[in-house]
Amino acid sequence: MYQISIVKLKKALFILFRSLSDLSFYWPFFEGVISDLINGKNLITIRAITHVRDRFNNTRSAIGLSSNYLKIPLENFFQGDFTIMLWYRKFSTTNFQRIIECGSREDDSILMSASYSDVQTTFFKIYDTMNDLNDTAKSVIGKTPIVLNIWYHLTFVLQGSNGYIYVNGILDGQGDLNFPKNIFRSSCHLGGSLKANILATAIFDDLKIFNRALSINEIINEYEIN
Ligand SMILES: [Ca+2]
Repeated sequence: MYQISIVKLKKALFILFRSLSDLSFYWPFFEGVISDLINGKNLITIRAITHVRDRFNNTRSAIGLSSNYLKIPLENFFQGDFTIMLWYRKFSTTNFQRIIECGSREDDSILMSASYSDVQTTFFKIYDTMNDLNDTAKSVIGKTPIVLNIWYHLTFVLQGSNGYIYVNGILDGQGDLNFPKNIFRSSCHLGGSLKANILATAIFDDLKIFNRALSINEIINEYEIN
């Protein structure tokens, strides 16, 4: 009974929070639950995932992926400004460790990763043409190395055609990006890619998606309350 009451209370608070902050989706990952508490967009497992300890040492309160990914139901989401944030802990230096990749094909996908080639920084790109696949034009590359085995609060913001990456509430990269195409993105992955065999080896927690660009103060607040 006690646990059910806590869950209900959390849900009520999240709904209140959404009305204040345009939170569209929230996957808190707790007690083995991988549901979205806002709009019921539950993640879809492809292979077995592991429910692991979060950064506070709570059991079964974060998602552990080992050469794995989850499907994330965001097919119609990316039509304008957005903010995506999560807590993230990486266990592999493999090229382009995916956080989220979402598209109908590689050349229309939205990509956020925790390495760029073999450089261990964040990377943010919105692909518009086949030419985009071969260069780093119109991408944002972070400055801070994402070190193995350390928790980071990562935030990716699109505002107009400006992209921003924040690491632990501090601006880490910014630049011009393409606008997302207004399409149905049939392949949306958490920790996976539209390319074959690019899979995450990392822990994900407290994934939040907002339907607008959050301000620096709001991002700092999100980082500090967590
Ligand atoms: Ca959690």
